[in-house]
Amino acid sequence: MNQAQIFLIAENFEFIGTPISVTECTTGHINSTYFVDCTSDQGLSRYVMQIVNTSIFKKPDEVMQNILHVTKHIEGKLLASGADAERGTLHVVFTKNGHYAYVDEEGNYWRAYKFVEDATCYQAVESEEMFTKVGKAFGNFQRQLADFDASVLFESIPNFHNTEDRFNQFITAMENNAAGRRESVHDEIAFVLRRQETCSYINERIADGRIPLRVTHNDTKLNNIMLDNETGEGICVIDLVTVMPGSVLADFGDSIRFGASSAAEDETDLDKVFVRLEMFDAFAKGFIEGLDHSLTEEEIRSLPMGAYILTLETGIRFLTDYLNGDTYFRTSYSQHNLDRARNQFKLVADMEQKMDQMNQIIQKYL
Ligand code: GN1
Ligand code: MG
Repeated sequence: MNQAQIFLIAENFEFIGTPISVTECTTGHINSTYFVDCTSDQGLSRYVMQIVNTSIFKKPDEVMQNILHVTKHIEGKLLASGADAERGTLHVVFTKNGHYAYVDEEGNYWRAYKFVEDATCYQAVESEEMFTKVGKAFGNFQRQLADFDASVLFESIPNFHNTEDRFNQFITAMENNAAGRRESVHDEIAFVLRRQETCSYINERIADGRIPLRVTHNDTKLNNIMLDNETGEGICVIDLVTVMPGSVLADFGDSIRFGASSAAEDETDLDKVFVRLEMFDAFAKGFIEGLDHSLTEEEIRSLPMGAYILTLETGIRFLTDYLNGDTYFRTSYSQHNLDRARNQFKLVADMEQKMDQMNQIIQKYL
């Protein structure tokens, strides 16, 4: 979409001022995101506009209602504790008609947020200190939701972190072979099949009560949090579409697979891809602290397995999408999902080697 078109869409929202510039954000894998700057006699006001991917989020109104519930709850917590309620949570900007979304002539489903000022979204962890702060903020986010009534939430993506279900979807994709790519990924398929049993790890523990259900974020990668430019603290957790009942292992694991990796998620030189144990430790420290030591012993003990399973699950999802012909994640070239899958599987293999060390690190938090 060009600038003029986006300016026209922006007209529909309660923005302060007139739009003067648009920048596209290209890092998310699902929705289309634009930063819109507006000017008025009050100065510059900045906003984030997104087209929700409605082939993935089939009921976008339900997603928006979830987001409104969650952000309101967090705002209440921030106000009660005297924290910065303006920057500490996302704020949905309504349309001039008082609606939380705008559907354009082509059927695109638009939503808007206030831009979180004086904060940065990073694509790679730059220091242990930084990752401890990220962990603390994601842990704190979950703690803020500990007394949130999850029964008001719609399930935005059913079975989102049901690893067994992800495995079954992979089997279906392999059998359908929709994109005719199966023969070219023989080794990757074998890699997943050898690990089928592990896919039940979280499900089993939730089913028998060893691991409790909590309200979790479910997409805790580094670029879903804004860090304050001055203090470096994680000021605002974003991308709230997948907030749902889930396991703490998923939130911990997803952060590790992305942030503790030595390389980008689509790095193709696999010698450069491994898990950085010092980053694993740094995140664990912050996360457990952010949760104010409310995790059960069983949860803490299982954190290394959470990291391992989320990495495997994400690799399975990338490989499944490759087999399906790239219908889910945004890709930049035809092998992109395969490269991402191989990258995740390299991390999985590395974590298998380092499982004892990860368990040892976690010991000190018990
Ligand atoms: C997607 O939307 P984004 O880019 O923050 C995906 C996550 C994956 C991640 C892999 C709703 O996250 O589950 O872990 O890509 N989000 C959804 O990078 O599927
Ligand atoms: Mg995101």
